[in-house]
Amino acid sequence: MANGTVVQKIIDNHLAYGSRKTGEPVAIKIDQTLTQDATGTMAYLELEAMKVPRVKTELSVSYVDHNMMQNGPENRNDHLYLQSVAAAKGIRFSAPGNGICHQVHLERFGAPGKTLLGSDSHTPTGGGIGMLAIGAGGLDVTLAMAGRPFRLTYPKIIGVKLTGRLVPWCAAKDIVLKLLSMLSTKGNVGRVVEYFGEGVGTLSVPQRATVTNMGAELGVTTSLFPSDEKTRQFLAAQGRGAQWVELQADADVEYDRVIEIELDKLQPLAACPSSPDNVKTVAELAGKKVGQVIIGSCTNSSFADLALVAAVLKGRRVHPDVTLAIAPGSRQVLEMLSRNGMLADLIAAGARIMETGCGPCIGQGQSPADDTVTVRTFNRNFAGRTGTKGDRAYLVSPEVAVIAALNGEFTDPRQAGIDYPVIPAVEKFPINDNLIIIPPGDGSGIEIIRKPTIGKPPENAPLPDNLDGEVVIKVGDKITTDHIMPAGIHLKLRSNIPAYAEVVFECFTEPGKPSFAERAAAVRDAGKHGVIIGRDSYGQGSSREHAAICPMYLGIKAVIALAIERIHAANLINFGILPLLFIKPADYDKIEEKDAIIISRMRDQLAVGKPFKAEIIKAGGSRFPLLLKHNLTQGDIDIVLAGGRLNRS
Ligand code: MIC
Ligand code: SF4
Repeated sequence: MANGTVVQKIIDNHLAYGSRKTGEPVAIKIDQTLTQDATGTMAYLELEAMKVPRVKTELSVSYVDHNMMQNGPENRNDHLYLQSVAAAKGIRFSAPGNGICHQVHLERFGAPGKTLLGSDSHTPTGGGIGMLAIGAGGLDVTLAMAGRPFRLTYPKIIGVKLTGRLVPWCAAKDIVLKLLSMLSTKGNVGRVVEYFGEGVGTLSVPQRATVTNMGAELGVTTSLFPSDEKTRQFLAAQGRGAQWVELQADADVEYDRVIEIELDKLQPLAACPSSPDNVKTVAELAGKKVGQVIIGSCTNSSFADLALVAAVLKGRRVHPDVTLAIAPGSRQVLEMLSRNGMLADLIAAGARIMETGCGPCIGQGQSPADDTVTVRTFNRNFAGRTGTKGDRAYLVSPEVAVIAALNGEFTDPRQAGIDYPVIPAVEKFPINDNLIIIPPGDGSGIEIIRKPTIGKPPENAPLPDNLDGEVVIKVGDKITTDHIMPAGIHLKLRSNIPAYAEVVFECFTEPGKPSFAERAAAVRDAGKHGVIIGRDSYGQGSSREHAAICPMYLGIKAVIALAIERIHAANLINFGILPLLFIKPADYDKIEEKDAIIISRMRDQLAVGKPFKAEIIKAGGSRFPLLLKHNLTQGDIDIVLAGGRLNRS
C-alpha cells in the first residue's frame, strides 16, 4: 500500500473509482452498514422499492434504539417491520433493549480498516476503533446495502496531534469540546479529522469513540484514530482479537492542516446553550444552579463512563434539587454494572435508571422544567431538542456531570474534594449476543410485517423545465435538521410521511399563523414550486433524510443557501430537491418570504460547474437578477433531473 495517513490507506483500499486527489469525487466500497429505527424504516422501504432481494455487504445491522417509548402502536409497529424485513433481506437485527447502535456496533462488530456507512450522523463513533465510519442519509445506506459504492469528495485531512496524557477529572469529552471550540460547527465540510501523536496511546477505545462520535458536530465527513495495541486489547476483551489489524499513518505524511492538543493542559469544559461549539470552561460556570443531570447517549455511556459515575456516587446522595437519570449505552454495559454491584450504588445514590437506548438525547422523555439548567453527557444541545422550548442544555463529560448531580450546581470537578476513581481497563467483557437476531440463509419465504402506520416512500415528479417558485420560508444561519424536522414527540411519525410532513419547521410557526406545511401546500396547490432560503451551514446535525423527504412531499423544489452541510445536501439530491448556493452573500438579504423566484429553462441550465441564472420578483412587482451556483456532479444532476434517486433505480 502507498504511504499515507490512516484515512488515505483505508480509502485507497476501498476505491471503486477516482484517486487520491483532494476535493475530487471518489467512490468507495462499503463493507458494513448500520441503520437505526428512526431512519431505518424508510431505508428498508427504499430497499424494497429498489427490489433488492438480499444485501450485498459483508455485514449489515439494523438497530432499534431511538423509538422505544411505545406511546401508541407506532414504535412497536416499526420494530416488527424492521425485524421481519431484516430477516427477509439478510440483515442482523439488534432488538430493542440491546443498546444504542453506535455503542453496540463498537462492541460487537466494528473492525479496524473496514468501511462502515450508517444512517445516523454519529456513525463516526466507529473511528474510535480505526474504521472509516461515515454517516449518511438512509437512501445512501440503502444503496450501499444494494452493493453500490458510496460517493464522497476525497477529503482534506486535518491531523490532530495529541501529546501528553489526560489529568484526573479531565476526559475524552474535553478533547472534542476543545476541538469544537477551535473549529466550530461550520465550515468543515469535505474534511476528515485524523488523530495522531503519542497522546493517542494513552486513550482507550471507548475514550477515542467519545471523541470521534462528537466529531460529527464539526460537520466533517468523519474522524478516526489509528489502530494500535489499545485497539487490539479492546477487541480481544470483546472476544474478537482475530479482527485486529494495525493501522498507523506513515511518518512522512503531510496533513492539510495540523492542530495540536496537549492533553495534560486540557480543562473540564462544557458546551453551553444552544450549540455544541459554544464552549466554556466549567470553572467559568462554577456556582450555576443545575436542575437535572442525564448521563448516557452514544457519546458517553460506555462501561468506563458509568463505572466512574458509580464509583463517585458510591455512598453519596444526589443533591435534593437535582434529578439524575442514567441510560446505559448497551445491554453489555448494564449487565456489567448489575453484576459487579455498581448498579446498586447508582440506585442507592438516587439515580433514575433508564432503558438502554437514545432516550432523552432525542427528546424521548426527561424534558427539563421551564427556565432550569439541564446538564447532559450528550453531543447535541440544539434549541428545543430536549422537548422544552427555551431549554438551557449544557454538554459535559461524565466527570463534570456526576459532580454537578452531587452539588446541585456546576463545580470544577478538580475542586470538588473527591478523589478521582481509577477504573481499570476491562480484560474480558461479558459476551451475550442473544438479542442480535441472525437472518436465515434464505429469506425469500419471510413475510414482511406491515402494520397500518408503515407507509411508503412518497413519489416525486421529474424536475420541471422552469421553476415558477415562491419563497415559503427564509431562515438564518446554522439551521439544523432538528429545526427542519423535529424529533421528540413527533419521532414516532418517521414511517408516515404525510403525518410527519405537517410539522416541518414547526419551531418557526407563530401562534395563530399558518404552518410551513400549510403555506407550502398553498404554493403547491397554486401550481407553483416551493423554495426554502437558508444562510450559512444549512442542514447541520442529524442525518435524517426526512428533512428532505417531507419538504419534497410538500412541493419544495429548491433550497438556496450560503452553504449546505454534506449529509443534508446529499439527502436533498436523493429526493430531487436542488441544493443551490448564493454567489453573492448580499443577495440573501434582498430576498423575503413570499417573493417569487423564476428559473427559466432550469433543466437545461443545470450543468457541472455552471452558474445558474434566476430572477426574483418582489410583491410590488420589482425584479432583480440572481446568480446561483451548485456543487453537483453529473451523477447528482441526473438524480435531481429524474426527481430523485428512487426514480432512477
Ligand atoms: C440524532 O442524534 O439527531 C439522531 C436522532 O440520532 C439522528 C438520526 C435521526 O434523526 O434519526 C442523527 O444523528 O443522524
Ligand atoms: Fe441516539 Fe443521541 Fe446518539 Fe443520536 S446522538 S444516536 S439520538 S444517543
